[in-house]
Amino acid sequence: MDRETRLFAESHFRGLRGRLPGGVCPTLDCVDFIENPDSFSYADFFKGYLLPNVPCVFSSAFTETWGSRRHWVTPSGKPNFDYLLRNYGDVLVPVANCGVREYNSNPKEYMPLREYINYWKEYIRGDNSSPRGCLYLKDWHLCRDSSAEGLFTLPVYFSSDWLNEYWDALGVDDYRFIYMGPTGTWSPFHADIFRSFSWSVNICGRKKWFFFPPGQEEALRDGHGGLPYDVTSPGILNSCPCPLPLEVTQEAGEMVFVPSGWHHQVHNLEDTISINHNWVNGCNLTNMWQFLQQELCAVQQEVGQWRDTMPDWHHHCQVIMRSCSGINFGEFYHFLKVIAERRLLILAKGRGPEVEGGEDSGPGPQQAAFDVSRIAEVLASVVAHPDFQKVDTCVFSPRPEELLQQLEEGVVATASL
Ligand SMILES: O=C(O)CCC(=O)C(=O)O
Ligand SMILES: [Fe+2]
Repeated sequence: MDRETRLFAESHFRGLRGRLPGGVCPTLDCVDFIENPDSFSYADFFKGYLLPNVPCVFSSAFTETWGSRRHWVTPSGKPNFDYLLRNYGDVLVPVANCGVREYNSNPKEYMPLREYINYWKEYIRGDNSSPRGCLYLKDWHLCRDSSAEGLFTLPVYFSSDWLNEYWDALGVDDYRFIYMGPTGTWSPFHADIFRSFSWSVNICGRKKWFFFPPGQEEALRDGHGGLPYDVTSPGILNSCPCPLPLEVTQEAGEMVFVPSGWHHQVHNLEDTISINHNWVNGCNLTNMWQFLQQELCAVQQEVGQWRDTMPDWHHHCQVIMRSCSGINFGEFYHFLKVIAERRLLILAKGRGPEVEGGEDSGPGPQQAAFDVSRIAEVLASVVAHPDFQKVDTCVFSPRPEELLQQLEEGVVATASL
């Protein structure tokens, strides 16, 4: 990140005064297509798409050199089943049944990739149908569970990725996924976990995306406040007073940027393999924090009748929140702490000139300074939250107030950077 972009971003967030970025629904009638990697910089993406929180599609030129596009695809553009079987045949992969609804998602089971590919071949032979139904391999953690060496290069645009940086630092998990499935597989209407951004590259095949700007999903709620499962089913969009969704057809090699809090639904129009990552950084951190507060409120409402009879009711709410949402307030603090300490270290190490960060060199001082300012703003709100004040923070090191002070000092020290 260069200095000018950082100052631009900091003034953008000062102008929002804690309100949600991208909270004001932009009126778009199409999604931009970015043709040429040579004339599209990190600053262009940051100012044009990440900060305003609007989607875009990058041409296949951006992924031309990826190993997966050579090895996983046959010369005719189909999934290379033989290669996949040779390299990953015995790996257990999660498979969703698109034909069965479980709340607003699909039930998943694990099977060896070999079994899934046998099913897929059978489905193709059966003219895109099988007695086993419509099965979609989703959320396979290839990078976490095997080696993804040489398969893809993280595009610089998506390199400020705190979610994966955090999980890599802890060494236990990640939010890097492979999806693969035949024509007709699809992902129901949703917004991404923790209101993260996502990016998605088709290694082969095509996807159709339906995008709804944040807030527009409200018009789609049913009488019980529930969101639709399938926005393409009759009677959903044609009976709704809301604007039609943005539609995107993503071709092989193309890369889609999914902004924070945008609901979307995705259909594979052909045999398709994609790499998808979820990511959070200083630009959508407020969205994540806002989402966590909403999740806690929902839990508190659900178990409200026991509030007066349970002395540790607040603690239980945090426990329930963790099991439903994957994270609670204490862990959110830990996430902020891990990233904050890494950024403060970068700033302490050198106030030299910015060495513009490729994805391997890590954030430079300008990026670190921006990150520190974002964490400081959100941590101030966390520390002031009455439910965070009920969390037992004695065991946290440093204590949240101490970290906040270090960050605020960092903000002052980097003002002239
Ligand atoms: O490709 C899909 O089926 C879903 C992708 C998705 O929802 C995402 O990348 O956020
Ligand atoms: Fe998604």
